[in-house]
Amino acid sequence: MLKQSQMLIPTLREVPADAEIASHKLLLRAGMARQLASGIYTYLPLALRTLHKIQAIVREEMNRAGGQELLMPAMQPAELWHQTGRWDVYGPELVRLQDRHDRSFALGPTHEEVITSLVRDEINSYKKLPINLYQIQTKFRDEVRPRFGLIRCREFIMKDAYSFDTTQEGLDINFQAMYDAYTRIFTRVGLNFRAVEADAGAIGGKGTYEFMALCEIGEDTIAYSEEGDFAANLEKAEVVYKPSAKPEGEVPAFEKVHTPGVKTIEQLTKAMNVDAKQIIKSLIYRVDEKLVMILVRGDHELNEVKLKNLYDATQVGLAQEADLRALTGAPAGFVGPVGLDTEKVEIIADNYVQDVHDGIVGANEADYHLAHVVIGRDFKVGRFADLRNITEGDECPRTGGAIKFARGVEVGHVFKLGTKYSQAIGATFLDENGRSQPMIMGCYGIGVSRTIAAAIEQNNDENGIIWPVAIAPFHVHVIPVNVKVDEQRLTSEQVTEQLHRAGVEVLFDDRPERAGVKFKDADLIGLPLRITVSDKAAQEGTVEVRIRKTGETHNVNLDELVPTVKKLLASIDHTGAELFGE
Ligand code: 9G3
Repeated sequence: MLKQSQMLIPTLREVPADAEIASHKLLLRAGMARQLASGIYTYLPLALRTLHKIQAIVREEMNRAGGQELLMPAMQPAELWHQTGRWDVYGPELVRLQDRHDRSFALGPTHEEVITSLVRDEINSYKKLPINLYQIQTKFRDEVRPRFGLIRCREFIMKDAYSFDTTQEGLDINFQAMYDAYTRIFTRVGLNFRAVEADAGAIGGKGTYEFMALCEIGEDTIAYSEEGDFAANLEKAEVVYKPSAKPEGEVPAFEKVHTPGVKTIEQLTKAMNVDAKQIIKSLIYRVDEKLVMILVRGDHELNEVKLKNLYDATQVGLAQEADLRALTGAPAGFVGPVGLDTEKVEIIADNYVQDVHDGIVGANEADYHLAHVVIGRDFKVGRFADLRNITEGDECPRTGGAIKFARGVEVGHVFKLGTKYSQAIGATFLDENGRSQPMIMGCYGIGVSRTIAAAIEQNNDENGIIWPVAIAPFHVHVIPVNVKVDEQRLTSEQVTEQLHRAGVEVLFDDRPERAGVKFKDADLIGLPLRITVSDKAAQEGTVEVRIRKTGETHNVNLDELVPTVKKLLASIDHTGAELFGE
């Protein structure tokens, strides 16, 4: 069994400046990873032990859910990507190469094309379906801006699974089985995660969830409610609308107000001394080829994904300044719905605009706004829809509780694909009537290497990593205060051997370093327990056992060490309880 003096664990006191986030800094400082090139990392022995533990949990749960593991090539013939039309859809992110015969290949960023062509060639009867095939494999995506260490790499390790069914119901069953397996996996790994309803995006198919590890550096914002398990990607979160009572009293006819240079909502609330709720923002968008004016209340933000989905458009974007002038005669900040030719531009509004009764809009004239406008009287709205971003405090669409925001990193993603790939690649099956049908697919990914980083992001303090027991590189660090003292070294070796025989993984720090240096490294590497062997072992037959997570220390009799260590490991977190609980 290896001792620390023989292992490659190059800990650092300082890290390169470009390491911005905790997990990136700690992976480098704890001697777990080294960058070979931008977004490309070597997993050193400690990181590989954690990686293997995560993969073991993934395999157990995937196999339990009926998945069959296989391993596909990374080199994928371009022809397959031409069949699905994706060769031209993806830009420089798709790593391409020519082989010695000048044939084009992609280094696989994902494997829909490959797995579907395999199943096309090997399965064609409904009797052989459903099937769920998965792999754990290196993926290549030439990210424009790799960052955050193992969070966003150009070469990373993914578990990707693909299910093939004969019916939509069958897919629903496989999808649920994968959803449940992911919940077990991320629980067993010790991640604090939420499954959020996400927008299907370009991959197609309806029904998709992202498994998000909650952490501040996450790029995605999650809207979740404290009660129940509702959680949605900000892009997808629906906003419930309940009409509020119309206030009494007539609204006077609208009037022009001189608002020189007042362009933003902020400035307008000050200039007119009104609340943003009184203002109706008029945004002009190009939706595919058509111009649309979208009205949202001044204190809300337009959700472009909802706009795109409303029109089932392929792309949406703010109209150019020239479009605004041509349409309204006014520059940005002063456009509004009153007097617009609805032949030229459709006017739609977010549901909450209906609550604006005595509103303010742009006057379609530079440096002027209109006050006291009333929807219906002064301008018509083609249709109302849920078009705004959910905000903290909104009512949860499921539980009615208050919505809260959290940031997260996507560590898993489950998709219902439908027949998009089976149709394109020709993976069909003969049904019981002998008719040829395209298989119905789902695909399911876990960012295995990213999960290492997410776990560190969620479990660290100023001294280093605090590993969940289940994925710690080792369970216990054994450190003699002074390895030159024979009794201390002998006792350390005996303790290491004893624990090892009992199934507890030990890293024995036999380096001839000062105790302080070894303790600092132990805190950095972050194993769940640290056993310090001092002269007290010879004098009193005790050693000190310290819990990394809480700093709690126990003086333990050597003859009770094994059961005590197991009890303590079981007490640290639920992953330890699962492994070492009685
Ligand atoms: C590409 C490139 C990048 C990509 C893709 C294709 C993301 C791509 C989506 C998926 C969907 C699922 C199976 C496992 C779970 C995720 N980035 N996606 O298809 F060519 Cl360069 O990968 N695939």
